[in-house]
Amino acid sequence: MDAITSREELDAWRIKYLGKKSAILAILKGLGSLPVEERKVAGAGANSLKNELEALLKEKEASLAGGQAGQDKAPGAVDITLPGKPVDLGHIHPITQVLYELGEIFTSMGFEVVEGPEVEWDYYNFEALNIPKEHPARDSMQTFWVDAPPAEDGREMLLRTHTSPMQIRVMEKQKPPLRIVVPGRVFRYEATDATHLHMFHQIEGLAIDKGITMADLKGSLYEFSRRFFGPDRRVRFRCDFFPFVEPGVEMAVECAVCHGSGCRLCSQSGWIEILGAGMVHPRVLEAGGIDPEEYSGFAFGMGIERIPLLRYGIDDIRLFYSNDLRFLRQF
Ligand code: FA5
Repeated sequence: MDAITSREELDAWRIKYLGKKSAILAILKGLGSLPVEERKVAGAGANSLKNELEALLKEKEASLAGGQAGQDKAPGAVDITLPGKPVDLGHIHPITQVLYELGEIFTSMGFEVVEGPEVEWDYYNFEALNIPKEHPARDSMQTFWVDAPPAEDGREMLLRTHTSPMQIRVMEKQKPPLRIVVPGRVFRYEATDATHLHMFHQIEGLAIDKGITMADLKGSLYEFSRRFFGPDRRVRFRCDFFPFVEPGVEMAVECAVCHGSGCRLCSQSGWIEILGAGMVHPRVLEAGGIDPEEYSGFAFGMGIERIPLLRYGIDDIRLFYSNDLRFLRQF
């Protein structure tokens, strides 16, 4: 085999050793006339020899082909001018794409992007946000507690249920004027359905300065909606209660699937709530070391997964995490 240097020689070799009149084929044909026990042994031997010969043939064919593709290369050399095998390229997950886009919209409006810990103290997640222990508002955020010994001051560890703890962490470090957004993952011990997950993302917004009013809050959120959903999508503000804001509101956007007439996604209401917001409660400013007599601020917390539902008219939030590439490749 080593002496073969051309296709013609290789063809002759193939006919001689693997062709119709080759010895190996004669053995295989003759197997039927052997007694059963001998047939087994001879059959296995002959087949493995035939496989070996075929492998040698393939190898030689490949090395001759390589040699011919590059004109003056030695037989068997690799032709580096041949195109490579295409590699499957991944792309950014739709939720991450939305997070990047929101980051761009809010930074262009003067907000700075900061991030915070997913494993948090109950102090930041609840107490400092005006939700003391035993407060009924804790029930609305079913919590995954972390099985760690409480800290010396009694603080307990949990997976943050919202991005709002970062309001306090930022106020502790930076003084007004403050304009930040905090994207990140949050966790709630609740059942999943078309609009609920137990792990999802939020983006928190916080602006604190002298003379900030509800008009600044509404103006910023209208501008976000106009930029993200387009100028025609209707937006609704309604009163809502969160212990860390006063007054509090929820913002809903017209359902993209039914355009307001009612469907499964929007629970027949025509609207999907995407965020809670309000004017930062004086006790929260105090907990962050900021004088509420001097400064005021607004805050909002938006659920990220519900945003692309509204933009693209997707009717089940769980699709984002079901790892179905037919779905994910559309974004
Ligand atoms: C909060 O989490 C407040 N921290 C928001 C806030 C911040 C209010 C600042 C005032 C000031 P809420 O629990 O409503 O609020 O959640 C906010 C948004 O997260 C909801 O509007 C919704 O879009 C999204 N969300 C809530 N629960 C889920 C869930 N289980 N699955 C997916 N998205 C959810």
